[in-house]
Amino acid sequence: MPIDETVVSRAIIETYLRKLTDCLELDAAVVGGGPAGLMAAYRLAKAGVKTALFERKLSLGGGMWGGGMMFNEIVVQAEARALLDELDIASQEYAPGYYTADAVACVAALLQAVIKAGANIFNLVSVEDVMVREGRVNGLVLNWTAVEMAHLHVDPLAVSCRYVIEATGHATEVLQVLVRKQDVTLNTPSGKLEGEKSLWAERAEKTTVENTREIYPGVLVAGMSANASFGSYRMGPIFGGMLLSGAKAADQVIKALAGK
Ligand code: 48F
Repeated sequence: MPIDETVVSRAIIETYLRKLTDCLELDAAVVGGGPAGLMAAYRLAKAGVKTALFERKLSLGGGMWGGGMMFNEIVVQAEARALLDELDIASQEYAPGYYTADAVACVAALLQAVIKAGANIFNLVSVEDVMVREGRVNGLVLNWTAVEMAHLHVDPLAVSCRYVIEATGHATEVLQVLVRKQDVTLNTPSGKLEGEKSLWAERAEKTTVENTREIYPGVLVAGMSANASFGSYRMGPIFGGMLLSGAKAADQVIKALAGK
């Protein structure tokens, strides 16, 4: 078969633009493709919620690839084992209640689950701002990561959404910009971002799930962002809390969209 390069180009451009155009109005926008964001996107899409995930980097998976200090195995505690099974991720009991899983296999399985569930993934796209109307976040402001990296003076595009899941990890980037530009009061003890504390895995794993909630109208925090927003601890390379938090954020959005 002869191959026409312009057909290849047109196929990519038109298909991508259709995908992007279809995501200009979303029910749920997930920011950050680490374990918490991926888990949330998977559960949302599986429930039929129109969902897109925006990830700054070329590859998704956030801090999961490297396990602990580049030893690419992760640990998941008993409470989250069922989620590994749901995602068809092989795990082994290392000690009572502690399971290990291959970090690369975990990212691959999460990605496969998100895609099969029907969420759209936009990598190489950075969320640089939000839209706020009448005290509620109702959209995201997007730009190519390459524009951000090159500090080019290029205006962004915007998408609207009914809910944002802030899953940008330690950086809490969506909330940082919301607080900096809008001077809003968050649903935290001080009304501001509390910042994160040093490592305490047991506490952090519990609180990352407890702190998963709507922090400002239209924005839910998930994963490490939840602890960094509410002044709790970091947890290191134990990932059960990330998965449970992503699932909880999705459940809350699903309920809210259903008016429950
Ligand atoms: O950091 P990350 O993996 O967050 P997470 O899902 O999981 C945390 C763990 O990896 C680990 C830990 C737990 O054991 O403490 O750190 O909470 O993934 C966050 C993703 O968000 C992307 C970033 O590139 C990363 O892949 N991200 C951050 N800011 C933006 C963004 C932004 N403004 N726009 C788009 N993506």
